[in-house]
Amino acid sequence: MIISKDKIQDLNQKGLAEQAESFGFLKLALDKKGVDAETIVQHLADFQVAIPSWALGAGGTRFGRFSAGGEPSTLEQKIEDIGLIHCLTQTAGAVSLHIPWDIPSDPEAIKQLADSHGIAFDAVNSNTFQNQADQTFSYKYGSLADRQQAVREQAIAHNQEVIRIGKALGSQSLTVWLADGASFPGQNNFRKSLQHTQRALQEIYSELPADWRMFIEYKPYEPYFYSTVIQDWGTSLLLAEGCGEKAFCLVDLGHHLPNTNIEQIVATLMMKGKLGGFHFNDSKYGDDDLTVGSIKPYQLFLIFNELVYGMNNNEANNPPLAWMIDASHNLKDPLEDLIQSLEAIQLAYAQALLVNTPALEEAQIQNDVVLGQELLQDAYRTDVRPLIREARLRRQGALDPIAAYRSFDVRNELVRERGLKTVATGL
Ligand code: LRH
Ligand code: MN
Ligand code: MN
Repeated sequence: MIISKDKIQDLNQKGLAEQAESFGFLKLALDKKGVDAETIVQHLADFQVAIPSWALGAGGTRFGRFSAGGEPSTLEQKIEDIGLIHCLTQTAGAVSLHIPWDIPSDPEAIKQLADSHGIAFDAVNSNTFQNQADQTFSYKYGSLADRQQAVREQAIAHNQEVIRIGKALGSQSLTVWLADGASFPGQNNFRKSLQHTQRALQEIYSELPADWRMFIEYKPYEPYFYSTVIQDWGTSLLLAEGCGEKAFCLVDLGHHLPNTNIEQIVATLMMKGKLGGFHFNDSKYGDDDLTVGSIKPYQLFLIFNELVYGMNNNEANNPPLAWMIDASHNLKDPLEDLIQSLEAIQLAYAQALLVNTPALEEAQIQNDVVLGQELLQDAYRTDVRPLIREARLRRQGALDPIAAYRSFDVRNELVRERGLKTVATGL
């Protein structure tokens, strides 16, 4: 299924007058505060977030999985689905592949297909948390951290293979997330596990092309529940520094223990020039992978406030970040879910761009705690939706992507094309 730009423009017609009015009103209000709405709209229009190839089917829990119907069963169909989201939102201009869930049989053809939808290949993700049919050694007790050299070598070779696949597609980064850990005290030797991991990452790093980056993702628990080798940002930073200047930390919002101050972690990593990538999702309890901004939108805003501060100040030459949504669950239509996530990211970004940073810094110098809070909340409580709609309009996207998705009857069309009982590869 393809949605033409003309169809989107036709649908937008009836909302244009109202959008012009609300955008004009907000622009005036921002002008009075010395904020240029046009600059913000441009930032929003340029902001692109990668969609992971595993988020396009209905996710499951270990208790069950309920198909959405019409799910993509091939990489080609996944790219087409991202193309649908991108033409509506104009924010999903990249895909992040998980290998081996999505190995391209013909990289050149896939590249061309993605290109035709305006989609680039972002970070490639390796997977040493599951056994693959043809592998010699099991990852049951570990991969890069395993006590057996042969297992580690197999996991290193897999990561190097993922780099080769990514190169053929034009990717420029590798994300490594390890499940390695233990569920019982005494199961592993902490020191040896970490040393094995560092050496293995160094070997993978040595195969990294000059213009590539490696992202090391941390997570405190799950699938193991006593210890995880790369459990937190400190361990990730330690390992990244042990590899070299092309290695960075990756923050997944769901990978923190409850009440962790993630915005402070972001600030620290950017200050060190070591924040490489971001996985967006939301959670109430753990790695819930819920729709971005659905549970703690204020936290998301505070995180973006630190990201914007870092980007504006080009702290320690922190490179441009790799943005990705890492959300999947079993209730919503996955495409509608992704559209909602993209919207929430844009909202938080726009709000953060409104923060009066010089005034905030002055309030901090004066120890004016009340004013500091007022300044942040003034930005957070601004209805920035007219800015986001304007950014979409200027790129010929839909004024209201969810309404457009429903009006084009996308899911039923996909069910007609692909069938009702479909399974997408992934979680
Ligand atoms: C681990 C994780 C990691 C994986 C993805 C499927 O919880 O966040 O990024 O690659 O989920
Ligand atoms: Mn993740
Ligand atoms: Mn996760």
